[in-house]
Amino acid sequence: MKPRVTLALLALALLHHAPPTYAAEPAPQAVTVSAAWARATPPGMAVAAVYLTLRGGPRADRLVGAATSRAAMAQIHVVSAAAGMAQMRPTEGVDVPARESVALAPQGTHIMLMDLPQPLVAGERFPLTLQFEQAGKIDVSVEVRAPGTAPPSAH
Ligand SMILES: [Cu+2]
Repeated sequence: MKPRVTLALLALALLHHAPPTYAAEPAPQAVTVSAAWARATPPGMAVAAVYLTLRGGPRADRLVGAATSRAAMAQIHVVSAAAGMAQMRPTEGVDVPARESVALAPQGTHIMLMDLPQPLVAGERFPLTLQFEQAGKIDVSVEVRAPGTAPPSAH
């Protein structure tokens, strides 16, 4: 045999297979989360909505919950049009199909933060933990944006 070659191959194998559990189990973060943001809240307003984009990994997953230290409660809400009015209500989960993007965006599904002890201030970031059926907990950083999309007539 050629010991040097064997060692080199062994080193390569170790590099490429560390940590070894990856080979048998799905990646711990099967879902990726990006562009998490919320609008700044005016003083006295105790609710806010978080929007973000979910990208499915090799396997389908499901967002089933959220939590943050910035709010007493966080719920996943879906929006439906009933009798000409947009209404939101809690939902038990949001499906994230494999390798597909799911956008939580204004006028649609969002993560509702309730009982904010302090307003969200434009420019700050706060942590949000998302709970998935398969991927478990994923921590994200939510960017707080100024409510700058209001039309001029709002002034
Ligand atoms: Cu809501």
